[in-house]
Amino acid sequence: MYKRSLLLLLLLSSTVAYSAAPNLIANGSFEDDDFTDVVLYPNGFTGPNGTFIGPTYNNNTLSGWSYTQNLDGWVEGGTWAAAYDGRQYLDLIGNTNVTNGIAGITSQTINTVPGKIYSFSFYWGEDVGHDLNELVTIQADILDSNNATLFNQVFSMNAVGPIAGVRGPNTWNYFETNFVATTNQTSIEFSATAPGNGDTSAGGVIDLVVVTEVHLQPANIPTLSQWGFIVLALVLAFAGYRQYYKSQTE
Ligand SMILES: [Ca+2]
Ligand SMILES: [Ca+2]
Ligand SMILES: [Ca+2]
Ligand SMILES: [Ca+2]
Repeated sequence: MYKRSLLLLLLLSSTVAYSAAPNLIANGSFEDDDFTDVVLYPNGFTGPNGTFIGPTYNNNTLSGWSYTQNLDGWVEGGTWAAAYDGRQYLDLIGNTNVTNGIAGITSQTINTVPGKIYSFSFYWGEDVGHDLNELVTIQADILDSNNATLFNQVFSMNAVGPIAGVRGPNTWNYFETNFVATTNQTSIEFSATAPGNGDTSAGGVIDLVVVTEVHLQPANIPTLSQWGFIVLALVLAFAGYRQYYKSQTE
């Protein structure tokens, strides 16, 4: 009988499976809408490499996301560099020249649990409008529902410019951080600054935005396999006690 318990415990402690946490960001890779679809994206100069989205030209929507100014939905191929994931990505600025110099904010609000830890990651790079050494500047902000900043960082790099005629994010940069939610909703915001010097249209591109809940295994709490051995020790101790008790009462 104790052999069977031992087997069961060993089996339990070795079959703990961790499934990948789901992405809490909707349309995080910007693949949900076809940026080449002229019916879905009317009045946006829509073509094989994407579309202009925003108030100067249209009220076209971006599944899952909100925006305040023009932005570009780009599609890889031809002289447009490949997406990091799938085939589409965003340039965070349409063209500030047509919005009185104002750059927009692209954001998404997700449900969170106060006190829980979340992982936030995304890929970013230069836009198709960036030429050699033009500055790429992107900002990411995480805000709680009281507008308190949980995270904010500016990312910048000098653009590499076109490679063999292919423009945009020939190289993608990856960033990842953790944050602790403080309210039931949390907003993820992206913005960019155009390089200036006549270039008002190159914001900076993003792809594969991911937020997942982090399940930590605190160091001071025994792991399941450790619990297995603790239970096993108790079972053996009890068995030993029963043996002893039996020998004393016979
Ligand atoms: Ca994508
Ligand atoms: Ca692709
Ligand atoms: Ca642009
Ligand atoms: Ca440029």
